[in-house]
Amino acid sequence: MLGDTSFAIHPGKEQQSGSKTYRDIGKLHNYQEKDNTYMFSCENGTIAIQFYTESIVRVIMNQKNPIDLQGSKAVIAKPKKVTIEVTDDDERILLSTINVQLVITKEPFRITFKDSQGREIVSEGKYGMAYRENGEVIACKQMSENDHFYGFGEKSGHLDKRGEKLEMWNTDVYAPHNPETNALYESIPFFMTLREGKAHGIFFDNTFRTFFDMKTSEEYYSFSAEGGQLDYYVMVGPHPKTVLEQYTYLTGRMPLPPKWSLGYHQSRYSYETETEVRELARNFMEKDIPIDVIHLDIHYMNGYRVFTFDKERFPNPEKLIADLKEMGIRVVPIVDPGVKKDAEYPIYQEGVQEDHFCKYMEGEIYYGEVWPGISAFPDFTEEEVRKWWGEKHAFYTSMGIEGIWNDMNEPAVFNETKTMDVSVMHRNDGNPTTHRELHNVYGLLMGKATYEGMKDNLHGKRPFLLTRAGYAGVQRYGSVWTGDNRSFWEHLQMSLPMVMNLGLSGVAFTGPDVGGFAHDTNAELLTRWTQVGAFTPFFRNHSAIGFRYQEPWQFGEKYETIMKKYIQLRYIWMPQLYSLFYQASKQGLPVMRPLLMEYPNDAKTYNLNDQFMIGDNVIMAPILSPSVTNRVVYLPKGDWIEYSTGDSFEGEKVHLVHAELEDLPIFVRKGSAIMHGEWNSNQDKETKVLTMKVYTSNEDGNYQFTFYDDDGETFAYENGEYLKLDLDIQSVADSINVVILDTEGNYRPPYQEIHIETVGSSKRILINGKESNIIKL
Ligand code: MIG
Repeated sequence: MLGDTSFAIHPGKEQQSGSKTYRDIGKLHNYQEKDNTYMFSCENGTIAIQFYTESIVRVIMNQKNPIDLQGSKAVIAKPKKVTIEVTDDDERILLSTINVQLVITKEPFRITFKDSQGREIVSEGKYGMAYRENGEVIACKQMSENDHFYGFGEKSGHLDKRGEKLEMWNTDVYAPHNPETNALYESIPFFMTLREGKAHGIFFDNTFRTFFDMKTSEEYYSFSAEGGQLDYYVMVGPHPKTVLEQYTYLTGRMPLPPKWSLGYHQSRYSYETETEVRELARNFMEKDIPIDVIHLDIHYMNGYRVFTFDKERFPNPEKLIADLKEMGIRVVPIVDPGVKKDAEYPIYQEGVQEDHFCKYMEGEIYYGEVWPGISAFPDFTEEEVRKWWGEKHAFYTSMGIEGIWNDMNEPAVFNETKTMDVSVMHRNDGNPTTHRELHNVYGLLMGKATYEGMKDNLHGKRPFLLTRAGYAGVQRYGSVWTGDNRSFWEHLQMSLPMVMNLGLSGVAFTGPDVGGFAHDTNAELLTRWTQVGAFTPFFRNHSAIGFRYQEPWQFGEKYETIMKKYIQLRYIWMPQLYSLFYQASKQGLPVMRPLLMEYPNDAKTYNLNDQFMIGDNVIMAPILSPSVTNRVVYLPKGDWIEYSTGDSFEGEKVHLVHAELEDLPIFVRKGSAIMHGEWNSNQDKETKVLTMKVYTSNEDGNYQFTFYDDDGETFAYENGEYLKLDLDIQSVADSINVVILDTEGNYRPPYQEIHIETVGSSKRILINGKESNIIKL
């Protein structure tokens, strides 16, 4: 009997590595229920099943200790009161809500989740939940022939992770990212399975080093951790969008970012002096290239001491920041966690005197080498430390800074292991825990400290945070860029599935370094990358020290003109993008998404890596290779219009599309609409004329969407200062009827009306049934 003995989890592996044996949880002895939580005492440990909602169920296995229901800091939801029906017979126990049924066999203990249609979604067979004597825990779930896997946070490689093994351990990887570099800066142990057009999700809330094996067997996949409890949530879906809503219900959603952070960011490691920064800004002004943010990398600091400016390089930061603000540009400085060990440096003094740094259990401060030299690291697992760090940001906000860039927060340390000693004992709000267990949340908690501190210091203005490291839930605090890529075409290609999978992991506000960070970029690569960047949620051009400068004008006028056009296009699309950011903040849905999210029944979309969608009706098909001016585009169901040519394309077909260097193929679904603003100038980025472009269709049908706007920089929207229109575009015969289903909010935008324009065959335009093409607000 399996349950009685240890078993080899992977027969194949066993041959290779000898005795990788696990002990199965074994058979059920008895169980009890309290507050929607069922505790099953089994032969080799305890299993808890806890209902969060009718569609979200948590399972915990603990082999030794009593079950700990607390969970990591990733989950912010509390279990709701859920009606559960229980059936118990000799062999099985059934636990059912209206949306899910758990079939639990007793000997051995195995769980099968079925959705409301009776389809098996997560099920166990020969193997179930198990552990090893060294503390490793594992869950094996049956895999079906048609399973496809997405999410897993920030991962290189392709979109569909079937056939891959993935590892979560926040790591600073400067070496070129390749398709198998899978421990990167972020750990988001969440994935979505698409099976026969229906989706469900699993969030493995374990902050140790974790592994996902969707490769070794064709019969089952597994997820495992080096230690801790086997603690995971099953989200029943059934649509990819519902899975994401469920996952972000648990781990939270992005607060609306300031609108300026959706603009174009220019960065370099580093713009080293005030003079250089001023000249950079002037160039953008003179060339009329839109820009919202200039990042200051580590050279702005005095000896890399955080919360300082080097007064020789930057003699008057306040003035610089104020002058740039006049031009419509914000400054975002980098802040690393390492605090220089320097007895005369106030931050270090305070950190030591007030006991804010990470320590060993024995009481010694942990020191590691980073940019400033030997440094100590704030213990962000402790509330008091987070508060201290957050308050320190008054240094920046008092100078007019509204955004912070957190780097090196894996934390990265210059040593063999690349990080902090895993035996460091974090204070963890009264529950001391080793770095081995909390490593993956260090960056998340630094983000929390920074975001909350900035928010307090900004008195009603929205802060912007960019972070490199994170864990599930990072979307609550910051946007994420994908770290140190290179100026390779392959990295441009890889950035698409990477950003899409981040979006499918609850993190909507992401993007790669446009142009590539390390290595010398070139004119064509930068141009093509800028076209893509104009539509990635986070849009920043960033390059590394020692490599070619890559501002949009560095390669001559021909390229500059094209890049300028696309950066301006970003601003023209801003009302559309902002509405999608609003949707992300409300429902957790990504701004940039893979086609499978909208077409889960279309197998051609399941591993479509070189196209992406903006919202639910626009498909981007960028050119991602050198010297190429033709590409294949797959268009799913529907009819489509190419954005710049106005040409019509049939759906459910593959097309060969031509795109010169200045062209980015964009397809808008017929019958749908997009909102367009305008580009004025850097000093005046306000949209005063808003246009709704309706792509006419010859088919009858309707398309619903929500347009959202507000002041873009304060939290006044929380008190009703916003404009929200629920619109229904109805295509009937020779007319388009724009029906305003609902208007909400008190915000008075700078535009007073929305102009409706049709693209495609000409049609009469009606608003709420009456002939007109202007919506008065
Ligand atoms: O070890 O601050 O990913 O964006 O420019 C390099 C210098 C440290 C790594 C970041 C990169 C940044 C760089 N940092």
